[in-house]
Amino acid sequence: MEISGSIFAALLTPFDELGKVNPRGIAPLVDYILSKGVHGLYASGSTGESILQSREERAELLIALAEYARGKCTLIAHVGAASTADAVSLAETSKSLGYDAVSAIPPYYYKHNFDDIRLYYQAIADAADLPVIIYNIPSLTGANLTTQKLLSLLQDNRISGCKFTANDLFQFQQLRQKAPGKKFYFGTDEMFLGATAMGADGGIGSTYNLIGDFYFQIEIAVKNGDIEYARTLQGKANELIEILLQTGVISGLKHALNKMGIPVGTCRAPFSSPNSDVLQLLDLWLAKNIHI
Ligand code: MN9
Repeated sequence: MEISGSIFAALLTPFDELGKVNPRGIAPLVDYILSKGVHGLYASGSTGESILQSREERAELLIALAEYARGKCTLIAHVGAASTADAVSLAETSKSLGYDAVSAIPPYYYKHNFDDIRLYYQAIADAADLPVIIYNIPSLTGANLTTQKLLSLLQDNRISGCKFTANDLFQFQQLRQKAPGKKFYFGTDEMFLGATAMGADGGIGSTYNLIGDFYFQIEIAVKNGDIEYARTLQGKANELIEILLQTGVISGLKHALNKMGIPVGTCRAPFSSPNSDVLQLLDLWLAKNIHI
């Protein structure tokens, strides 16, 4: 089974006024994202605040998203969890809901040995019966999957690729070259151009919730050999990312979308509200760059 498309938004999770998952927030958010040319949605990942949710809440989000967006775009469910049982349960749910693929961070908190990690991915692949994408994000999980370990996991033909969220373009290129039959999606939005030039199959990122068109166009510009234009677009995206790194990426994105009339609520504690000085910078950026 092929995963179609290359530009995927790491979907924010809309919350209501009480801080609960808000199924009614899905439609406006998805409509906006897809209007920017994004090919698919990657739900319940880091950007989706999944680590701050129960398994039941994550399933609720996956159900509401499938009901609204199935058939409209490619749907990838992030099912990674600290326990294999939770990840397997979410993988089964995703399969039954018609998702196109599942993805998972390695099991976190405890320092698991590589056999544990391999068995965890095998259990997810068994349960999902869908293509599995490893989500490598060592800065947050603390799991340092070396090139060799990633290549070893990728030998399982049910593991179809990797979402690579790190700054090491050398490691990224090595993986790309040594596993030519697999898909490699880049997850550090501020370096998407570099990764695309080095052979990425696409990108999955948080800022795609707001400016998916930038990444869509960078990919086309690289294909056309127009590096100058691609660099201009990446530079513009990075002006926003520089601000978001000050507001907190998820909080800043939620602030921006709320302001644009797309109600996504606020981040769940322990995330707190960004201070008003940095929000002012973000508001200025929005006023200048977003016209909806
Ligand atoms: O994987 C996101 N990474 C993290 C996706 O959440 C750590 C990225 O999309 C970043 O938010 C983005 C801004 O640094 O590159």
